Amino acid sequence: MPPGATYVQVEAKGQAVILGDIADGLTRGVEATMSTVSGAFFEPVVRLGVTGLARSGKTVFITSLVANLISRGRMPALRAAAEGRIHTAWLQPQPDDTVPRFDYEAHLAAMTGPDPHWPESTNGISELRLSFRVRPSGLLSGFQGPRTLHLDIVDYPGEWLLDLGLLDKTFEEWSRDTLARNDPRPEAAAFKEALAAANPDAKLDEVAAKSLAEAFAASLQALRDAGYSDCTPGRFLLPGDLKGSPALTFAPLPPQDWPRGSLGREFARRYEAYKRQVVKPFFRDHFARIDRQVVLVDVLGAIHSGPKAVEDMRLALADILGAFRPGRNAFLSKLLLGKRVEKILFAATKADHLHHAQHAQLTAIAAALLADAKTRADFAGAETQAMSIAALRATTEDRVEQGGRTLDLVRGRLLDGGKSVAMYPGRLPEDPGKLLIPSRQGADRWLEQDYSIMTFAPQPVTLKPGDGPPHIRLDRAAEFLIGDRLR
Ligand SMILES: Nc1nc2c(ncn2[C@@H]2O[C@H](COP(=O)(O)OP(=O)(O)OP(=O)(O)O)[C@@H](O)[C@H]2O)c(=O)[nH]1
Ligand SMILES: [Mg+2]
Repeated sequence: MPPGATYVQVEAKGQAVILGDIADGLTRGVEATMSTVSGAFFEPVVRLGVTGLARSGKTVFITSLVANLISRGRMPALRAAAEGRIHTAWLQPQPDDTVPRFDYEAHLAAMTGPDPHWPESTNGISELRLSFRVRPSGLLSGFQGPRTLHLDIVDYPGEWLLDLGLLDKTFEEWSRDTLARNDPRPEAAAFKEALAAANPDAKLDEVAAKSLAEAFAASLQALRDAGYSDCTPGRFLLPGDLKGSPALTFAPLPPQDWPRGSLGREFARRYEAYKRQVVKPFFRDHFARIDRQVVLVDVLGAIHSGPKAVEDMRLALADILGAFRPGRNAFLSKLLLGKRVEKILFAATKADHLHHAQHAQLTAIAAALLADAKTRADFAGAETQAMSIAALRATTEDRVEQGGRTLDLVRGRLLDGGKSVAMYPGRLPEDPGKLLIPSRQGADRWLEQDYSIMTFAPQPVTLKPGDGPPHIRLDRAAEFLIGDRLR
């Protein structure tokens, strides 16, 4: 297939006809039909959405997944790879001209180069296409030649999914919820003061509007830094090219009837504009086309931050996962036209902070969070699974005897200073309820013990030809997400 050609290729009597940019202007419905009809005639495309809250590990996950799908030496649990049926996997120009390309090469060079370091934080949507030449399995394998599968990977911030909740809420409802939730939190104190000093009834003054909006955005940032997940509107944290625009210049206000031309009336209008011009286009252009989804969760990081952060994460995840329930709101139902995400993987990331003896406990906690979100968000048919993974393993395991006890720990190089240290993060309980119940009850700290976490730098690696970067269970994650499409 020539570089630059889009993904519709029709084979007619052995001749390949490339229908250039046929995808232009197609509606979701037509595309959905194409991907099901595709089988014999079209090259099938799977769109994998990768999401998670900030710093959950998305960039590292995509980079390592792609590297390990291209060089499959460390992917034994990916059946098509183990059976030797993947002839090649290569990167292609991505199909969407207006979406930035995921900077795979730069991220991989950062993680596996001579001075390994973590990639920079990202704050928008990006995309990458990986294509496979695969020999089919089963009875027909002897008759059919290799076929092509395209995997489009879409990286986007989980905060944008939280915004789905705004579509159901009026400005008054959102204001009331936000102000009530943040009232007791010290991180929002400065905004509370600014709000008390503001006069929403007064005629709109852009300077006053801007300073109130900035105080609110600063409080969201502080809440986020304190480990809270439920911080809407998502673009206030990740504004991208919308920074400073009126659609991002508002703040929650105590509900009342504001006079025409007042700050209050204008904020309510801008909130509606944000929903219409920012939230809806995201769901229409990106979200509605996703077939498979991985939700990355830094469970260990939240446990380390304490019960309140765990509870907040639980609520945010239920909200995020709620976006995958088509009946969730009228706009989304219309957009998805009955199409649903087929598989959702819920992955606890950075599992290399724990000795593998504790991975089962970590998975159980992730599964409990998922189960909870599931009862709230009934995914209507999506297959779901929880897993503990490390996209890039930065530690090695060790075992030491201390005071007659055996401790299973990990060793790594500290990000800060590069010193080599051993870490024992604490023993995770067998029963996830031991963490989730106190979180729900609003406990201030864990009773039985503290959980510590260190930030390690990536280990210098020398990759053998055919091997991708070291990981934990990335092959299982890939098998769950796309294994069936490689058969
Ligand atoms: N030890 C370890 N740390 C990881 C792993 N994946 C991510 N991290 C850590 O988590 C940080 C965030 O990872 P990213 O992949 O940049 O996370 P992100 O979700 O893309 O973050 P944003 O772009 O800021 O939203 C990294 O800088 C690492 O410190 C992993 O597999 N192992
Ligand atoms: Mg990132």
